[in-house]
Amino acid sequence: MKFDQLRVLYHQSLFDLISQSRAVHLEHWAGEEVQRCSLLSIKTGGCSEDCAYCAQSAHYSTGLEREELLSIERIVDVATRARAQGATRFCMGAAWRGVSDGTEKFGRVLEIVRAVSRLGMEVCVTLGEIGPDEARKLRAAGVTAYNHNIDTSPEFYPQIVSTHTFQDRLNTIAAVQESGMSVCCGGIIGMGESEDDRLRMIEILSELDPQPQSVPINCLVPMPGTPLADQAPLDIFELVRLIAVARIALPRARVRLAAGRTRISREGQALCFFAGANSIFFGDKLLTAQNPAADLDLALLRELGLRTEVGA
Ligand code: SAM
Ligand code: DTB
Ligand code: SF4
Repeated sequence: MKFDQLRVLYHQSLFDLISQSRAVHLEHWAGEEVQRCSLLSIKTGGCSEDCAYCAQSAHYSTGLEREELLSIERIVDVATRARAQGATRFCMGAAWRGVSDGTEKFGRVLEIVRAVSRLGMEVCVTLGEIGPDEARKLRAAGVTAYNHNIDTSPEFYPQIVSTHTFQDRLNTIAAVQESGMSVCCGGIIGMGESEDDRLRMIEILSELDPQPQSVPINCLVPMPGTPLADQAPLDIFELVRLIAVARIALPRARVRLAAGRTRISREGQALCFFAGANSIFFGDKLLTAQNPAADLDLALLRELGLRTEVGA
C-alpha cells in the first residue's frame, strides 16, 4: 500500500480505524488466536554495528556481559523447555553484523538449526546480513523463517545506524525471499522518528513481493548506555494505530506485538490485539531485555478470552 493511502487510514478516528482493521483481521485469521514465540540469544554482545537502540553493540558501554556462541546442548535444552511451555515458534538471535558460508561459526549455526528443527516448532533465526548461499543452506538445515528488520524508514535509518545501510538490509531480505524461507521483517517505534517515518516503514514492508509472512512491531526498550537510553515511552494510541494500519496493509502477516510490552498496560495490550496483533514473544526474557513474566501473559490472554495455538 502506498504512503498516501496509509496516511489517510492512520489519521481516521481511532474507532473507525480499529473497526476496519478488525474486519480485515477476521477475514484472514481466527480473531481469538495468538501465537507465542520464544526467543533466545545464542550469541550475546560485542557486535561490530552501531545500532543506536541496541544493548549488544560494542560501540556503547551498556554493562552487558559478552558471551560466545552457546553450545548445541544448551540451546536444545532451552528450546525443549520453551516447547513444553507452549511456544510454537523458537527464534534464535545472534549479535553479528552477519555470517558467511564457509566459516566455522556458520557451520556451527547449521548444526544448531538441525538439532532445534527436530523439536517440531517453527524455527526462526536472526543472524544479521546473509546472501543467497547462506539463505539456501539455512533453509536446507531446517530454518522456517529468517528475521531481519528494516527497523524504520529509509530516511530515518542513517540517524540510527552508520555501519551498514538500509539497502544492505533490503539485500538480505531479497536473499531470504529467494531461498523460500519465510520472511520476518518489521521495525522499532519510539526511537524519535516521526509518525510519517513509521508509515513509510509500513509502506516498504507492504510493497515487498511477496509480503513478509511475519511483522514484528517492537517498541523501543531504552537500554542504559545506548544513545537512545533516555527516549520517552511511546503514546499507546500511536502504537495501536500503527498496528491497525499494519494489519490492513499486510492482511496475511502475523503482526507481532514484540519488544517493549513491559511498559504497556494490560488495557493497552488488549487494544493492540483487537487492532490486529496476533503474536507475542513469550517467556521472561527477550534477547537481553525483560519481557512480561510468562504467568502474567497467560493470565492476560485468559482474561481476554484469547487462545494460544497449542498447549494452554
Ligand atoms: N544482529 C541481527 C540484526 O541486527 O539483524 C539480529 C539481532 S537484532 C538484536 C534483532 C532486532 O531486535 C533488531 O533489528 C531490532 O528490531 C530489535 N531490537 C534490538 N534492540 C532493541 C531494543 N532495545 N528495543 C526494541 N527492539 C530492539
Ligand atoms: C524482533 O523484531 N524483536 C526481537 C527479535 N526480532 C529478535 C528482539 C527484541 C530485542 C529487544 C531488546 C533486547 O532484548 O536486547
Ligand atoms: Fe548488532 Fe543486530 Fe544489535 Fe545492530 S541490532 S548492534 S546488528 S546485534
